[in-house]
Amino acid sequence: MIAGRLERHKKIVDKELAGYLPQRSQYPQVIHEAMRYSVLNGGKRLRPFLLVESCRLCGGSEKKALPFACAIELIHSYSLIHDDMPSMDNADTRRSRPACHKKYGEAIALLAGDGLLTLAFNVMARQKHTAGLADIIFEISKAIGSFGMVGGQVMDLQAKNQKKIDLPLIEYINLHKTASLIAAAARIGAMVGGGNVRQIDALRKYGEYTGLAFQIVDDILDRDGYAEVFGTSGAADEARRFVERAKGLLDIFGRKADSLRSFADHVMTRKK
Ligand code: GRG
Repeated sequence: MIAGRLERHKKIVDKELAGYLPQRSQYPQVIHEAMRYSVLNGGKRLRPFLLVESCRLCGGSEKKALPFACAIELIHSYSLIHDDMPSMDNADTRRSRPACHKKYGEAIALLAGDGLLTLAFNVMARQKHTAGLADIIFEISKAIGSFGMVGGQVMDLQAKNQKKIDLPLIEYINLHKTASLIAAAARIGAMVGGGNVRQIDALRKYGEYTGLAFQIVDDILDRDGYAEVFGTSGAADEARRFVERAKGLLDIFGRKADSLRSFADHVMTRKK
């Protein structure tokens, strides 16, 4: 059931994203081609789903949430382009296709990431009628900057040069590199939906725990991070604990939060 919901939601988000991205024919064509190539390529759109559902739970509409959901996905896509580059994770493929730098070269890939990050803030700034717009933009910038995703990526790179990495460092990396943006998606959805402080905080924490579980599952698939410290089955137990904690935070919303309960469970079934 959650799979069907995600599929329907993905179609809606893909269409919106295609509308926000500059056309391939727009000058300078190569950068717009690279941006579209890197976004419109089969991503699961999990963060937009979380944002839209969190908004709905707090009484807001999908229509109001979608521009912010797209902004989060543009930011996510930028991070993947940069992460794939030789100076970072050095991955040749992304979503079963050549990575952006493999197709367009490193310089254009770097700039395509920059272009997507900038477009995300442009899309949000257009939502002038959204109450608390400045607070929303502040939250996103905090989640993805040097105290958030960028900081997590920095420590991930530094950890690669260490012989042995300890649990506090792994926790820092997982929280900042991955969970921070996922938590921001849930929090921003709640803010756009007009949630109260308790609801916004519950959804942020839900996003954080779900994001941590998501990254642990990734560690298990990659046999690093949590899997290195706890072993595969110990790491899976840790991930399950985070999922249960995440679901517990949804109690205040009652049955209306069932789709987010299923979403948290769905994270555990993630495959490469
Ligand atoms: C370059 C500043 C900068 C940050 C990069 C997100 C990130 C930080 C790096 C990605 C590395 C990575 C694989 C992290 C784990 C999180 C993860 C599994 C991301 C992939 O997310 P999905 O599964 O991907 O939602 P799709 O393709 O569906 O969008």
